[in-house]
Amino acid sequence: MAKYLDRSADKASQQMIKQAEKDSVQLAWDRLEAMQPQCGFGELGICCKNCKMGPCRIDPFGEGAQVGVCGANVDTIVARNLLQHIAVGAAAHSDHGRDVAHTLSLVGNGHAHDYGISDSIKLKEIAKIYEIKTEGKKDLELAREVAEKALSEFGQQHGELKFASRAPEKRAELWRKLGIMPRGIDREIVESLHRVHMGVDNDYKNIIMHGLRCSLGDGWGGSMIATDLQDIMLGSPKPIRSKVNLGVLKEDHVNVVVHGHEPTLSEMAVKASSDPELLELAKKQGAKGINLVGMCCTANEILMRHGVHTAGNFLQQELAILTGSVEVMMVDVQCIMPALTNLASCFHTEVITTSPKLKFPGVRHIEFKEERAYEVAKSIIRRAVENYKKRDKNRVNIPKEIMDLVAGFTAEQVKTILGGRFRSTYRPLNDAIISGRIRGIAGVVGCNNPKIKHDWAHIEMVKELIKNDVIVLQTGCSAIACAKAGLMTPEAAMEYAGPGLREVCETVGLPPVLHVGSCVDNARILIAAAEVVKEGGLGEDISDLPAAGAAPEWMSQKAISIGTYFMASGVFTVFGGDPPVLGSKNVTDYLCNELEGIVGAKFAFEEDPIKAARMMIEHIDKKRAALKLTPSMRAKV
Ligand code: BF8
Repeated sequence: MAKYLDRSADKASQQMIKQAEKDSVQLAWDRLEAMQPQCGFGELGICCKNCKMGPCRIDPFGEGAQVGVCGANVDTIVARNLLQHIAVGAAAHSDHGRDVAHTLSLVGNGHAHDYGISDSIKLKEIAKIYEIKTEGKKDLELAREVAEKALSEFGQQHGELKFASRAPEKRAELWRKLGIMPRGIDREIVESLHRVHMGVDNDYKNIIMHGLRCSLGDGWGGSMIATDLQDIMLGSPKPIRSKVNLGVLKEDHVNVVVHGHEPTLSEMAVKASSDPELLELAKKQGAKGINLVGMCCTANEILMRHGVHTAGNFLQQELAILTGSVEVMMVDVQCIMPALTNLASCFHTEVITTSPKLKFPGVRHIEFKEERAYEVAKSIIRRAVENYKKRDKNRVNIPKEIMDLVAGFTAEQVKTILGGRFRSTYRPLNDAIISGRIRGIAGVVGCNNPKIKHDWAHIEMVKELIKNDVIVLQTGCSAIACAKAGLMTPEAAMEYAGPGLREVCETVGLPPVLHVGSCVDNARILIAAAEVVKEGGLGEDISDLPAAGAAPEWMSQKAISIGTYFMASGVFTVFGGDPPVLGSKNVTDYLCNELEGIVGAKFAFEEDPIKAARMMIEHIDKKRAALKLTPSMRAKV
């Protein structure tokens, strides 16, 4: 099969990969090929470079060294490496949450005038969770207090994270009993790094249990703060129509791609792209207008709130530049390939960094400041407009592929969509699950990875799930993959969903696959699961629910943190590629078997997305049977 067909399931991406081959441009897939063979020790997680007595590596065949210089065995080394991954992922999400809380604090104190309070109902709800009195207080005063409380959760040393109280009581009690209730967001991350230091924790079970605690500080802490405080400031999403794939780039417009994660600046860029002064300038440059589109999780943020078109997911960041039509790619943090600037230098595209945490040597840096957010955004869009005249029209090659989708689903929206405006409740969802029309719920999330055919595993897995009446909630690049495949329209239910799910979707005009946002918005899935438990009839804990999670094309440390907090919250979770733990039989067995008896959920590793989907469905059926529910409308997978 031609390489380009093998590398991506998405036609637009195939076209651009073919173009790159023709132009001898190197992409992530080529760099992966050049990297072969990849380090087998690294793949198994059995190398340690934590101290200068190493690097050490364990012989997987049992013939050479079986312990490092310090005496750490394979279980210790594998568990420590896993904990380090979890800590890095949790740190990335949580630092995002911290920045959002900081922005809300500036808003409350009157220092960030470009933002305001967009959802004061949610502000009050969150204030209540933080036990802040709301009566008689103005929004800004409340915002100030909520922000301060949120910020204090990062450095908190004792007690419990407040948002963990949103979990079912039985789950919170289990965390307490196991000693894994997160105390403070930063505390658990720092303690992770302490434990992996030379000569600290070497009991693999103890190391992993702290990994669970650290990840819970992400899911029920940093990520949840990011999601909820963004909703308060920037608005809570509502179902909204939009379009996705590289075809959203326009030949006759100034194209700006915003890429990264934190929506504070991109929110302003969206606004600046319709600034009359800049539109006028664009016309003077010969463009019909300014076309701002998103990439990766920033795309998901502005899609959810404004319906801004999405150009693509992780493996499409290079492909967008290859279209020759992008004037500026504005980036903030996370998932920005260092390869971008080399590629951009072959075109007129200017990559602009905006966060003090992410710079490229020699690349233009326009630093984001919350206090003058709109001004910064406007200056970046202005550069894009001025760059339009440098575009070489002969090199423009924009794929035609474009797909409709509906996004903007949240844990709160489920209530009104299914329950109606005047009876906002999870009852209809629970009833649909109890009756078997909806067999169960799956969260399918995570990245792209050139080791797996781009988008393919997401699409195959999700199609298999909805065919079997499992409703799917999606975030991140996984959501973008399935949106491109046309699974996020109400019409998709007729074509792809099983009879039960189709009936539910048709009744309320719902897609069978719901886009719930960016990676930090996985917190919305936790809240939805907690709401289903609270509504009643489906057990007392998240681990009782007919539900499962998956990350079929994962690659980042954040995905490991997400998978871990799903599991620690009681959700059976399947990873598409093997996390680097297989070098230790004990660690693998602990994660994939023993933990089920401890936290009511476990990991599984399965590359084949159909087999993985069937594992999830079997798990869902097992939970249905335990709840003594009628079999679903489809009895067998
Ligand atoms: O933030 S952008 S590649 S890490 S899924 Fe994965 Fe995509 Fe990155 Fe999650 Ni979102």
